[in-house]
Amino acid sequence: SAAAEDWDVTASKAPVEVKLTKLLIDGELVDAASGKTFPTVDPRTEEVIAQVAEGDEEDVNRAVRAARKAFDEGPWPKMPASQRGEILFKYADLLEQHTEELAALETLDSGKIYEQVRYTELPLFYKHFRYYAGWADKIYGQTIPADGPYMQYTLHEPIGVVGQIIPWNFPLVMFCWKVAPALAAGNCVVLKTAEQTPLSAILAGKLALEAGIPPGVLNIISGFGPTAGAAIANHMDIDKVAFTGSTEVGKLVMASAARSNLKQVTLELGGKSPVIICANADVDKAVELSHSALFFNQGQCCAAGSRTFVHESHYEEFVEKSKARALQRVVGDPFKAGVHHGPQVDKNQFEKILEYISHGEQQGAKLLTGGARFGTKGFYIKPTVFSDVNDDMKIFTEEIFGPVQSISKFKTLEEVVRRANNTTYGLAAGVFTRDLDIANTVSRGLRAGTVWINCYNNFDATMPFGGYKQSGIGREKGSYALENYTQVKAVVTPLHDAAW
Ligand code: TXE
Repeated sequence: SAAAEDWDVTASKAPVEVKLTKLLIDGELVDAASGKTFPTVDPRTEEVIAQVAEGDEEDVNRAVRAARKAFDEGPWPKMPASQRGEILFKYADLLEQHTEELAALETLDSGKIYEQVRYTELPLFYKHFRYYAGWADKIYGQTIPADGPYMQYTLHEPIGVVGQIIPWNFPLVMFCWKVAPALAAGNCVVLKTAEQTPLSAILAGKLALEAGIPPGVLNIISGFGPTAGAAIANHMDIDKVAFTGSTEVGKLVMASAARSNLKQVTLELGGKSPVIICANADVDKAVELSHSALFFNQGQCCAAGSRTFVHESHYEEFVEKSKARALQRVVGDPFKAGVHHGPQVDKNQFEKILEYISHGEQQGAKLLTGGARFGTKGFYIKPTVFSDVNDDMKIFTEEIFGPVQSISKFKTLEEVVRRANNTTYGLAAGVFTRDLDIANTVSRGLRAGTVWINCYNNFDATMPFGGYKQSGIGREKGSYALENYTQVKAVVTPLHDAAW
């Protein structure tokens, strides 16, 4: 195709200088207690960008002490809620003033498309911050009639010190989904970034101080899962842990929480989300949206539409058009304008995806395009499309987390709902149809936390997001996320006879 001939993955000079590489503990940017650092790598070149402070258990302990003090003694949970909201609004403004630098750091560290970060993700990031800033003084309980001479009411109070562990696929957006509702509700936070993408959060952390968020309220640890991450999950003085990542590690986090102090747990885990194109769907629109449902962010999305079910009446047309669409996807340096598709985040992910592609071929799926690395340097994989995929193939059952679209044929609605639900996951789903009754019937039948009808990857700040089954526990975004960061106190007082 014309586009494939234009692919050029030569890396341009990143339009940003990496200045911040330390941990943020108790309002200070500090080295790790051990003095250790680890390299963070540019996925375009496989070269080291910078050495970053490597936090471990000792640093998590320091951060938890600071957060505890900020929660127990500090003004944060006790200040007028409207003032907390004002500080968070100011924080959103400051973040927005640093858009170019945040976006460039994000792309450099992760390989995400710069224009996507700059014009789609960061605006969403600020909107989420402001959405929760607005909630700060609107979190309250109920007055409840009693069966007797009592006054009864509830208070919705912050939980305390919250540990948060985030992944690398949307570093800043995940930072916001975790930090904004936690802080709005008055909690203090110890957040661990993913080892692949520590850079943007350190700048965001520094700006929190400038916005007036008091020292200790937001602590940020760069470091690895089995050390810093496990220290958070196991900590005796963390009241709640929120995790986004693989289902496998989600189970470890929950087990650690149970074994230590029974801290509360919310999990946002993997998915194998179905996209269902019904008999009377608008095929061109469905091709376009199921393409972006899968390929957005190089396929590195928990909600990726990674099982495409197409009605037999237009299966051949859909498959041909999907192949052509994938070939139009311009692969290249994510900093360059007009590029749609950058490298995968790191070598592990890159190798994992190529392995899944070879499973697909071995197990008899039909490879229509892609199926291999692009270039000789950087973690680039050609947009890949398989058709004739069966339900028991590995590429149709396991989360690939890469640019691999798998298309399968179906005959009846009853069949497709059953097959769509035949997974341990239940994060999201897409349905394409012009028939309202079918849209409602299929969306009711799907066991998934989100159903998009004739659209996909819509992430409005106001709507809850989370998983059924092994895709997670709890909901992020919207007012639902506040439930993760508040606990309910029931208060009862007697009434005097006169009133009764
Ligand atoms: O995930 P991990 P990885 C899926 C996706 C991907 C696979 C592996 O399929 O291919 O997971 O990716 C921290 N205790 N998702 O290895 O390991 C880790 O440091 C505490 C889906 O990157 O789960 C990082 O901060 N924490 C997903 C975070 O967990 C631990 C996004 C996620 O890393 C830990 C990412 C431990 N023992 C991957 N081990 C989504 N839901 O969007 C690791 N971590």
